[in-house]
Amino acid sequence: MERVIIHVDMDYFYAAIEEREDPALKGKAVVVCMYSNRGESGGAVSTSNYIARDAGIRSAMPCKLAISKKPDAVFLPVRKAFYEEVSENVMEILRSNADSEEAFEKISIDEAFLEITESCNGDYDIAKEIGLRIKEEVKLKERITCSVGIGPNKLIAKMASSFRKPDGITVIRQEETEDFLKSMPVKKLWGIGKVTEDKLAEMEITTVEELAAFDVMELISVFGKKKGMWLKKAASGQDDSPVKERTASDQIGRMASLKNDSRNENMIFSLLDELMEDVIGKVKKRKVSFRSVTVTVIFSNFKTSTKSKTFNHAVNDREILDENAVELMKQFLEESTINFRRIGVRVGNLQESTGQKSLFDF
Ligand code: TTP
Ligand code: CA
Repeated sequence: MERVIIHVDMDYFYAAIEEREDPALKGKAVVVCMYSNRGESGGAVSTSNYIARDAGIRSAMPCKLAISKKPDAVFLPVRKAFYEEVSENVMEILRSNADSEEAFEKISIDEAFLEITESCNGDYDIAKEIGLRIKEEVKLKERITCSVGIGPNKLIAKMASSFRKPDGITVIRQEETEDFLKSMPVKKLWGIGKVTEDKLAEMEITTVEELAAFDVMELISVFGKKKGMWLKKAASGQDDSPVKERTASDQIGRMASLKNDSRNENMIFSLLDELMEDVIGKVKKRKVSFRSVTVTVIFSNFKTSTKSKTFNHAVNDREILDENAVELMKQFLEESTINFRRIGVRVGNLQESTGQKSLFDF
């Protein structure tokens, strides 16, 4: 069966999170800056929302220049740890929509590939429905938008997701790849950097169509065998690299929704128990132990909050997970009055478990 791959890319990620957190930012230009130790005027733009982009503000631009382009924009400092938490929640949603846990590949803080060949049975109409469902789920649970690309391989899916942005979805079937690619400039081909682009320009190759038609032996003579062959294949829309987690994830977690928004302790603790059972099963299967436990609650107003506990020693006992996760959950119940919508538990700081003592042995 032909593969079906989805690529998801969050829209103006850091700035979108800041907009979500502060409704007063709505309608304003928002610029998230990585300030250097030289103070507020030093540093570079991490990202900005689309209103700021309309004023010519771009990632990596000096903040000073950004200020001069749009003095009335709101400039905010990067809150990386917080964005990483949101990223984890988003990735959890994406992973749960892949064919299996392994058919998922996070490629950056706000981008991932998912294989859905089995889920859609190779049918692109169903694939599109899955893509729309993912967008809805992310919007509902995290209140940010993303752009989705669907294609027969990672290369096409990745390029499709940036075709309509923000909040877009683009589906490219196998038979449409040639048309999709041909008028694109070579620099749009995922994997081609400035140096390659310049070399190709010297060879009078500027569009993907020209590259696809070029003699492969000549490409090899300029770029070497591996890259020459890759260029030829990529320009023809071919890519057989698998969707696969690159580095073993440092966390194992599960999240699920309550049957309805509630603060009912029986309901919450019984779901937590199910999630922990799942997590510990994966811990044993991967033969790892963990040094931290994190509990996440998404409230009925969609606000997300996490609490963590870190130990001195790595453990892999269900009892220790249980004790800590329950305690963290009790703290949530004590501190809040809002109903819970969704809860999650995860273990982190994983290490290999071989010859490992239990905490009870210390
Ligand atoms: P991108 O996905 O490249 O950009 P984006 O999500 O802000 O916008 P788009 O809608 O075009 O996808 O990067 C993801 C995040 O990574 C971004 O929100 C901030 C961070 N980042 C930097 O800190 N510095 C950079 O130079 C870039 C490109 C991104
Ligand atoms: Ca993005």
